[in-house]
Amino acid sequence: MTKTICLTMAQALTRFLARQMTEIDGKKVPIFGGVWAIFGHGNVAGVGEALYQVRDELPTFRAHNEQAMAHAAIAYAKANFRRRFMAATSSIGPGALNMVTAAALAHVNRLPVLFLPGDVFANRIPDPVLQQAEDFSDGTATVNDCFRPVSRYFDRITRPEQIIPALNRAMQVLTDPAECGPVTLSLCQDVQAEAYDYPESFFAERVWHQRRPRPDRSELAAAVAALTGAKKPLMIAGGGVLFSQASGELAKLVQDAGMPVCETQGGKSSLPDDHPLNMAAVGVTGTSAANRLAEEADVVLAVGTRLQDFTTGSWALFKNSGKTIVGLNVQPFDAGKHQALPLVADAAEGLAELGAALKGWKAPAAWTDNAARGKKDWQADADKATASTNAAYPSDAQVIGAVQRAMGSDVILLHAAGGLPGELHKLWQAGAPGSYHAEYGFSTMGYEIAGGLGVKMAKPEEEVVVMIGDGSYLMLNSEIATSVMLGLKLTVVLLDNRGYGCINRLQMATGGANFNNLLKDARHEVLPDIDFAAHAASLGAIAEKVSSISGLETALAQAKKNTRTTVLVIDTDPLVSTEAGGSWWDVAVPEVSVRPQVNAARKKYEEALSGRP
Ligand SMILES: Cc1ncc(C[n+]2csc(CCOP(=O)(O)OP(=O)(O)O)c2C)c(N)n1
Ligand SMILES: [Mg+2]
Repeated sequence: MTKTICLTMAQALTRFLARQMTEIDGKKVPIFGGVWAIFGHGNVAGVGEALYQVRDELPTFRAHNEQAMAHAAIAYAKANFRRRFMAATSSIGPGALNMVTAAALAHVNRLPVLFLPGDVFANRIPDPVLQQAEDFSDGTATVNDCFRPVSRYFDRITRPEQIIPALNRAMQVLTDPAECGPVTLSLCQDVQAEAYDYPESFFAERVWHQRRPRPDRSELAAAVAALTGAKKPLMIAGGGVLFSQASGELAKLVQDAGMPVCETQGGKSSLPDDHPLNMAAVGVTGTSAANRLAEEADVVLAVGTRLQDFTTGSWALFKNSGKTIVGLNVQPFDAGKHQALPLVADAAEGLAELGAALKGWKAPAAWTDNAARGKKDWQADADKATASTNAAYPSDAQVIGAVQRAMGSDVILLHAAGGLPGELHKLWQAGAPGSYHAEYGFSTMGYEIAGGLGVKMAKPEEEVVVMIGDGSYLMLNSEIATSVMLGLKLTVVLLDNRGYGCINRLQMATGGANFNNLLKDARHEVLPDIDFAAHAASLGAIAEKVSSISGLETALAQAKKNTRTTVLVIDTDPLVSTEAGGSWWDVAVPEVSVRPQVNAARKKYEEALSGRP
């Protein structure tokens, strides 16, 4: 007879999660780094009680905002190159829906996270319960259905035994490099508390390993044929290179074939910035070194990238009309984008096999030399943009220069939204793989501080530096208090340009009036003068407002020594961004307007559209 154990569904769930393991550097560790939780009715009695039972093997962490705690969980997975991840549980209704944006963030960035929102009573007897939305035509609909389009796998648990197949599927999705993304198990409140005789075998320890699919022979042959015929080959390294930990294989192919490589936001730090054939950032926020080559490239080997519009300059960047794209990607959906020759494989395996098959082949020397020269030219431009200044309102680039000089390249630098992503993509000189952590798939304002916390949980020995604008900070900053509470130190550099600087610049570039972006241009009775240092200090951080670039460097040197989260605030210029580099980006401009500036911008827009190959 099958041996069983009588547990509530929630107890079975947490016991199962605690038994899932993985191997990192030959050492067996739990695959779940813990569970983030904010309790309410809908999870405190069921999941809450069950988490308490396993608190030694599967730690629970309390946050201040459900979206933020999910950000922390997601950043943790990214910093672990998807080898380890976390769960996030909420009450029903608003607590659950606070996590939907974070679910979308994980979905877009292909990052594993297990969402466990509480849901309504499966038995429906007490309906409508507090925080339950009522659908007049569909008795099965609950607000948690909002998770469906932003989950790679969604299930609603209405009977306790359903978690047996549901958790099996959840683990498949969370650990599969191609399918990887958020999983939502929506847990009906009454079912969390319901007991069932679970087979003991369900709780057997399991060790998960990352699958590394090797390329198909005919796809490999087609890719090799395309590359050996190339005169101007260029590689794009996306986030998949980092997830696959394929930097070694990438460097070897770059070196052996003399083939230059450029990096997406997700792929930056695949190679150190100072590698002579790393052209660094490509696309809308790209370097001149990368974009010059992208314009001419005849074969583009796109590795582990989603080819989003910032990478392709809305498909206006790659101007060579005869170009061939080879899509090396573990996910066929990405590998075949834009009529690419698909090369479906793990990045490390794919690059290694390509390298072996290309043995002896080299890109034309003139192309390789041209690339290396372009990189040097770019570096001179970048050095100019990031040089120190005495200006009262420095640019973002000048602040980046200060952070780089004070902190070096051996920190993990994190950012997500505003003007900083573009400037950092171009200008930050990344070091080791994973040292540049951009959330630029969804570019969610408010990811930064909670994301930094997740990275620090994953890499407690590393110095984590968060760069954030005033807008993002005001949207979501509460996990500063959590970082202090947990003793997880962050260094936060807050650039206060008094509003949404980058959107204001985009507004002007599309012919718009200065309107509703900078605080001074928004309807107000009193112009806000926000004391960010006082705010951060009130949450427990060491905080200081600095008045100059050199003051920032001094404060950063001290922040390095601090053991508590430190927030440094500096006023910056909202109107300046780095001119050098970059490429066109498709943002639709109104076709008719009473504003002549809009009409002029529309004319330029139409010219750009007609130039798109
Ligand atoms: C949640 C969310 N809302 C809106 C946006 C659109 N958006 C992108 S950047 C930005 C302004 C960010 O302001 P701030 O953090 O101060 O950075 P700055 O643009 O001033 O550099 C806005 C509103 C977004 N990315 N995320
Ligand atoms: Mg701002």
